[in-house]
Amino acid sequence: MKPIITVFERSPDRGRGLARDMRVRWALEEAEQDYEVRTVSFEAMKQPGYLALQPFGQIPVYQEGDLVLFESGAIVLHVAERFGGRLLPEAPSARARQISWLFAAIDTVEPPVFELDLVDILDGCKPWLEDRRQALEGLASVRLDALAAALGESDWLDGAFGAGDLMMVTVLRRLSGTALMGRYPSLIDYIARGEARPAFQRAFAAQRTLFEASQAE
Ligand code: GTB
Repeated sequence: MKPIITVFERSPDRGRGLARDMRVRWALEEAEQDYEVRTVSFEAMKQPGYLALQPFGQIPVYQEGDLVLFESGAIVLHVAERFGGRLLPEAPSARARQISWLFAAIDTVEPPVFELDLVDILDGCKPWLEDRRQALEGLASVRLDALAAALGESDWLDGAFGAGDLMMVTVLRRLSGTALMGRYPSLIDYIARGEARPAFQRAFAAQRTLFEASQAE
């Protein structure tokens, strides 16, 4: 059964592959699993029909037969378990560690990165913007310091590339090109290794093509 993912009709990331369908696309590509894409408008995302699939009215949604999933982390984990491939090792301990990194990406690293990326948009007019940005940079750098230390000289977080790396790279990409990320050359190289993977390239091209088509309409 070919999975179907639902993504933005017109992604606000302007084809940069920063919306959360990118991690699902990448996981499916790593698993060499063909998939279909449905698009949803901002208006339709808040209608009852869509809310029955995704209670928070967000993308991505993943459908595989009767199975409907939301939350990109849960979807990536499902894809890794369902379709195997390179995303999760067979050995139970290595598999559990890879899943730890997947959760670390979403639950420990992503929150400060996400807040920092949004602070100028959400709080751009506030008199305390600069203080808030500095506080968030401090929080994010605590996480990035620890991550860079854990990665060390290795290519990937725990042996071979896996679902944890996939998720971590998608999180870190939000800071690509920032002064903060410039302080972490090993993490810049880590992101580049992820982006160089053929599966990433295919996923990126697919979302980019969709975004460009949406602009042509
Ligand atoms: N925890 C959920 C998950 O991981 O699946 C969060 C899903 C989520 O945040 N979805 C966002 C969404 O649907 C899109 S990805 N937002 C619409 C809404 O909430 O009404 C987050 C995102 C949005 C925009 C950019 N961007 O423009 O760069 C990047 C990432």
